[in-house]
Amino acid sequence: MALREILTVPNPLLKQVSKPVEAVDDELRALMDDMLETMYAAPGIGLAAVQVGVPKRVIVMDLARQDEPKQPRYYVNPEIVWRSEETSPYEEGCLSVPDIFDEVERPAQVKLRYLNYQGERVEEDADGLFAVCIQHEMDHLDGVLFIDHLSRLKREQAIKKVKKAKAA
Ligand code: K1U
Ligand code: ZN
Repeated sequence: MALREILTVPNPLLKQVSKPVEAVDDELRALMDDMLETMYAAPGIGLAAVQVGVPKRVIVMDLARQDEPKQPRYYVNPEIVWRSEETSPYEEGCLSVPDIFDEVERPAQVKLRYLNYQGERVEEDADGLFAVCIQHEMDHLDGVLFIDHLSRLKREQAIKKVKKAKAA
């Protein structure tokens, strides 16, 4: 396993639309293992492959608390097949927009379809932090960042802050 570099704004690669995965094979599992290790090291609770420069529709996640055993989750070619009308706000962060947090309103519950680490088809309901995180990560697959849900002023301020911190 290897740590990969996490791209940060305004890297244009983060705006690309990721391509569907054709086969869940050992090469893809090696990418997912690297992504998980990179996410744990950051630390974060989710990571999309495009954030490490690989534009494939792949997400890893672990929502376990620090005092709980690890619970790695893998989502290949995820699709949202249902969204609730009810929405809820959450103060989101992003490893590609470090040290910026702001509230985003998203559907409170979603139903997902995806392939797991073994390439099996799974359907799952998500709510709470799981629903927030999977929608945030699936936005990455379409080149959308959480700051794209904010006002233009807030988005530009966030990018400026990240660029300034990187240059320091
Ligand atoms: O960059 C990412 O997509 C990962 C991001 C996921 C996320 C967080 C909050 C709301 C929606 C999506 C992060 O993991 S940011 C870091 C973070 O939230 C965290 C880090 C350590 C412990 C707990 C949370
Ligand atoms: Zn993110």
